[in-house]
Amino acid sequence: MPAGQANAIGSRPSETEAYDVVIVGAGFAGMYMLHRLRGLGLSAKVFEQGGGVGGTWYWNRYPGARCDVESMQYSYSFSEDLQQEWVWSERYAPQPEILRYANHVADRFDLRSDIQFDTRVERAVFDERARDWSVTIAGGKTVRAQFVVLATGCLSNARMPDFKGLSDFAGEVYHTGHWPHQPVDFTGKRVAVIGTGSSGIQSIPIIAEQASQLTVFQRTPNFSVPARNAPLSSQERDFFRTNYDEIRRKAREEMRNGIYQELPEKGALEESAAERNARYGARWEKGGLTFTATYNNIALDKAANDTAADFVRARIAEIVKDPEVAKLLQPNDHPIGSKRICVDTDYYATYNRANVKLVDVKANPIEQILPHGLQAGGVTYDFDALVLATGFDAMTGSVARIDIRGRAGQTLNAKWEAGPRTYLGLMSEGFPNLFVITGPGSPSVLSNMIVSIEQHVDWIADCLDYMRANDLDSMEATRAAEDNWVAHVNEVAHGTLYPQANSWYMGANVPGKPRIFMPYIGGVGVYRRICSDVAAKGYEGFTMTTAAPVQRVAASS
Ligand code: NA7
Repeated sequence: MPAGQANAIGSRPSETEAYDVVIVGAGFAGMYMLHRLRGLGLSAKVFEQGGGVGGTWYWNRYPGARCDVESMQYSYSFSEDLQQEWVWSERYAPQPEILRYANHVADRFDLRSDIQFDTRVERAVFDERARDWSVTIAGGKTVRAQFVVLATGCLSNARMPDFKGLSDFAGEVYHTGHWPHQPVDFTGKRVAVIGTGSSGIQSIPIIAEQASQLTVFQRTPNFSVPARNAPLSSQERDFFRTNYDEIRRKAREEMRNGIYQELPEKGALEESAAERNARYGARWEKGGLTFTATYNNIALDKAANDTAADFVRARIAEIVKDPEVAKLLQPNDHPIGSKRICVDTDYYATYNRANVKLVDVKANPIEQILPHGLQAGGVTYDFDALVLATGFDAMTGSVARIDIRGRAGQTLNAKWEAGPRTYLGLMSEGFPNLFVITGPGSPSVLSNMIVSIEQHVDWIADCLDYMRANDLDSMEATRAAEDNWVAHVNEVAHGTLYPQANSWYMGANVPGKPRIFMPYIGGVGVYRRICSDVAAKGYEGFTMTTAAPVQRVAASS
């Protein structure tokens, strides 16, 4: 529905640039949200900061970037034709292919006409009298919307480290989360990579092949398992296509992480050391994230966890020839899986190359960036190009960059100062008609993101449909429901080993960010049932207000 013909939910007077819903972000969440809202006959406008669709896959273009969830499962399920027709080429899709898929979806469902690209949303202010939002985009233009949906992504706000002297570096500087659109060629160059999270671990083997010399600055080693990536055969694709109904159902309802897989029946300590080694060995050979699902208690029991961690440490010692380097690469400070485990291709073996050097910046912190290198622990390292694989202000970073003001002028940043507070990860008390897709307090980053995105989008769309059918125009989480949910999220997290790691799940990678375990770890199946029950009980824990005729102030444009 075009602008000016909005107001399908609360029957308000029409005006220029007014929408039923403004969606912030055109990644996988924003695109599907738009598609569902159109299906309901609601008017929606998407504002996207980037020049194209794809969200995190639009920005993360670093060499070696690929999804750590298998392609046949990291894909939309809402369209049977789409999932039957799209041809994934590899077990783990590389970033360019995921971006092609996002563009295909945008074209196939004709989404672009309602997406405004290269447009940052700067401000969203709730008008208590009109019970709608005034949304200001870069350049100062304001539009009105009854609802705002933040589809801003969990890993889309690249974090620049605050190294002294960074701006003085004379060579090229790249952040993995904000990579240029043109290919970057490191051939013959001396390159430095700072950071050994997933982005570092994926890019280091490729950069090492190009660079004349690669120096990796590692503060904390991470656990990584081989991807065993390979072209997908037509039989493998057909298996999924034939069984998609059941595979998707199991992923949504029965799996903790939204990934269809064989579930372990036993705990790690129920088997002998030899049996465990064989089982870990088989998973290691198979490759992929499911390594930590070899046993059912790896995330819960430290002794069980140690058996998996020891297995990976032993593989590192086997692969890396220099024992000192191997020791540096072996993680010892956190339980395996309590930080997102990495999935790599030849990461550890890369350190056997003559042109690759590993520097421990935990023992010798980086003191400053110099015009032609950096100084750490009093030693100077020279290089021509610097790659910052230093991660994101995850989960809340992109929301925090928008000046969001709810009832009584309260800002979301002030409310979340001590850590994000939501009911179901979907709404925050004091901010009516503002939804967050895969927000803190929902499984989000602990899951196959597309499964979680589809669940949230469907829940929000059904909710808006319900409001329209019942002549309701405003909805808000109650304080009590939010308090209970925050306590529950916290309690479930502390029943696991996850809070023991200084991870971005905890906000620990951003100086000054409150340490709180942000995602909901109860599992996507459990979570989905809770959300469905809430809806079935007439949106229990939310207050909803009946639409009343109101006089609206004309929007400035
Ligand atoms: P991560 O996982 O947050 O990794 C960032 C890395 O950068 C990590 O090794 C950090 O070490 C390191 N880092 C950050 N700041 C510094 C400074 N100041 N000095 C030295 N080292 C630093 O981000 P990724 O982009 O790799 O991956 C994020 C997610 O994307 C990943 O989990 C997948 O789900 C996809 P630290 O551990 O903080 O000591």
